[in-house]
Order: sequence, then C-alpha cells, then structure tokens
Amino acid sequence: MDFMLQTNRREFIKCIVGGAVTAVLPNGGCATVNPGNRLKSLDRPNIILIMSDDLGYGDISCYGSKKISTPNIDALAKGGMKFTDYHSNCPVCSPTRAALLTGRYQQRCGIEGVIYAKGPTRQTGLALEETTFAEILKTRGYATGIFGKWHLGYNMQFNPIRQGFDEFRGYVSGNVDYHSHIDGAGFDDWWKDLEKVSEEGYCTDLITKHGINFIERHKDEPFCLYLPHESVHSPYQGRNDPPQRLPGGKRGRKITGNEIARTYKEMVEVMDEGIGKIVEMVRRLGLEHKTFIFFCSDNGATKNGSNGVLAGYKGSLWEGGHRVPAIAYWPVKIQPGTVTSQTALGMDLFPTMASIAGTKIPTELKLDGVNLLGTLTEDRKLTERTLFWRYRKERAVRKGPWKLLVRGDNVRLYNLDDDLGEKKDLAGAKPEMVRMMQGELEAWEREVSPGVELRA
Ligand SMILES: [Ca+2]
Repeated sequence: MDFMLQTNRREFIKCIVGGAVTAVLPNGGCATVNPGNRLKSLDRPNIILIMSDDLGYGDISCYGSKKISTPNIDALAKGGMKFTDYHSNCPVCSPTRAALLTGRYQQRCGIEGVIYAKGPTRQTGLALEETTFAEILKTRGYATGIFGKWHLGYNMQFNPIRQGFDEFRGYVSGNVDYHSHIDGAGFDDWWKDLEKVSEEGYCTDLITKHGINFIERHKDEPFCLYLPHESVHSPYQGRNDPPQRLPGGKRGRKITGNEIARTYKEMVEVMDEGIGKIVEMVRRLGLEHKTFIFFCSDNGATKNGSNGVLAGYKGSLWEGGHRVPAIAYWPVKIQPGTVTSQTALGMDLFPTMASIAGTKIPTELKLDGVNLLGTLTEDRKLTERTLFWRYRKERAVRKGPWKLLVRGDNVRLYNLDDDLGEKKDLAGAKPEMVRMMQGELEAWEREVSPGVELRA
C-alpha cells in the first residue's frame, strides 16, 4: 500500500510504534506500511548519506589537500562523481540540516540559525509537521537509521525517532566531547533512540561502528543510513587524546595552538578510515551495485581548516562558508571519475533520494530542491535556476556564474567562472545584473517566511 500517493502532507502524520510506521489517514484511521514491501528490495536501492561537519573545500586530498590524506573518500570520487559546485544551504550547522532533512529552504521552517546548547534556542527544534526524507523513504518500506549528530532540537519531542528514523545513536547538540560525550552546556548527550545512554568510545568510531552494524542488520531490505559525522567540528580531539569536558563541569586539558593542526588531520583521517569500513561492509555483503552513497560537508571550514582557494570561512556567505566537497558513488549507475560543475545544494538530496527510491513526492509538499539523478547517472545539465542563501545580515544569490553577495549595505557581484576566490567586485561594471539579482532576492525573501533569527 502506497499511501503517500493518496494522502496529503497534513494527513501524513506519523506515529512510529515498535519500529512500524503508521500513517493517519484522511478518515482518521491508521494504515501500517505493508511489511511485505520490505522484502522486495531490488527496485529500491539502499541509500547511505554521510555528512562531515565543518569540513572545508580544501580539507581532503581529492579536493587538493596536501596535508590530510583521505584515500577512502578519494576512492569514492575516483569511482563516482565529484561535485565542484556543491553547497550547503547555510554556512552553519542547524539550518543546513533543516534544509537537508526537509528538501526546502530552511527559512520555511524557521531554522535560520544555530540551535545552541545554551540559551533560549535550546527549547526549539524542527517542527514535527515538517516532512523529512526519512519519513518519505519509510513509506517505501525503507529501514531508516541515523548515527551521529542531529542538531535539530534538544528536547525529546524533537528527537530523530519522531522524524522518521527507526534507529538513532548519537547526540542532539551541535558538538560533544569526542570521548565523554558531554555537550557545550555540560550535559551528557549520547542517545539510543529516545533514551540517554552511556557508551564508551571515540565519537567518530562509534558512528562508524553503529553504521556498519545497521547495514549488516538490514542487508536484506532497503535501508537509508544517515551518518552525520562530528568530524571535524571542535572540540579538537584525536582518538587517544584525553576528554576535555568532564562530569560535574570539570575541565580536562584542551588542545590548542600548534597541536590543533595535528589533531584536525587525525580527526579527518579517522573519519575517512571509518568511511572505508562502511564501503567495505557494503561490498562484503554484495550490496555495492544497489547502494547509492553520497558524501558531503554541512558548511565550510573554520580558520583551523582549509577552504582551498575560496574566500571566507564557516559562518559567512563568501564561497568558503558554503561551497563544500560532495561526492556521489554508485557503481554501474554513475560513471567513474566524473567531475561535475553543476550547481547543487543540500536541499536537492531529498528529491534525489526519493527518486532513487522510486517514491513520488506528495503534490502538497512543495520542495525547493531539485532531483539530481539525471546529473548523477547521465551527467545531464540541471535546468537553470536562481539560488539563495540568507544568514544573519548576509544574503547571497547565484545565477549561472554570477554571484551577488550582500553584506549589510554592501553589495558585490562576482563572476565565479573567472574569479572563484571572489576578488574582483563587478557590481559597478554590471549595474543591470545587480538590479536583476536584487529583485529576485527581494521576491524570494517575500516568498519564504520573514527571517526569524533564533538568536541575535
Ligand atoms: Ca557544521
């Protein structure tokens, strides 16, 4: 029974009981997904979405890093497609994740800023009325798991288990101590589904371990594995470094100064090692040809990392804030060694994954993202579109090679084909282009909700 075709978004209210998905139908009754759907997995490829945290455009070797070695991620690029113009929807964590999960500009669900461990935003989260890709995939009988960082609400009401995921291991805040799993406000933050649990281990290794375990357990049915890594977000800690955040608010030794570069490298390389293990398990189970793997970052690097030739860092709308590595891997379907310059955003993954799964998006659910499948499998060009970013006092607009960057009263225009480093402002030379893009920006801002910055 494919009830998503028969119900609209409002009516698709989920309750997940004992791992079974139930939809509330228009008549108020309930329909449970036919468990038989789970057995016929040939037409429903598995999906593995791996997202790094704060990893910059120049932080892995296949994007030019000379310091950090990432052979396993590089192998995905060599055997699949590498994006040179992929962007997170925002230069910080929570809004990027809101757009990724919902396939819509994060402005529509009001998550325009970081949900902080301290202060009033701690009480907020992604509204349950929003439809996530996990919920859509569940209607096709997919087993869904998230292992790693959620960052879309601290309170249990916003837990990923309430948003379409069958299984959750990880943390709900923006970052935890990699060893003690204590968040930035001093709370224990390690979960198994809806319960806080204690689990020993280095965060990156735990994410890998649970991901592998999930693949093994669900090898005979279609699955969607979402692995949002903590690496390479602060606190900077390697596998054998001591915890920095201790119970009772005590503090351990913090890695600072010259030690950061060494630790940063190790953090990325341990994640890469884990990605290698994930791919190895997929291969060992004979699932490689029916598993789509996508790797990306959630925003650009801080000053401790590298954004390659790009200007700016995490938190800004210069390219370095949001143009990030992205790689798609799917043997037979994706031509090995392809490099695409198509402009794609995190919000495009929702319709792409739905398309891979063979699921129709309910017409009532208006997505902003577009399906990338034609680009992935046939190197097809995407239909021209204008793209927008808004974070705090900055705005950015992309139209082909043109980028408008608005920072307060300052308006600049760059041609990224000629000037990827955003050095030569052409606003004075191209006033008509500036006016046109400003007009589109104003129309977009009127259309999405007015900016609600969660914390000033
Ligand atoms: Ca981030």
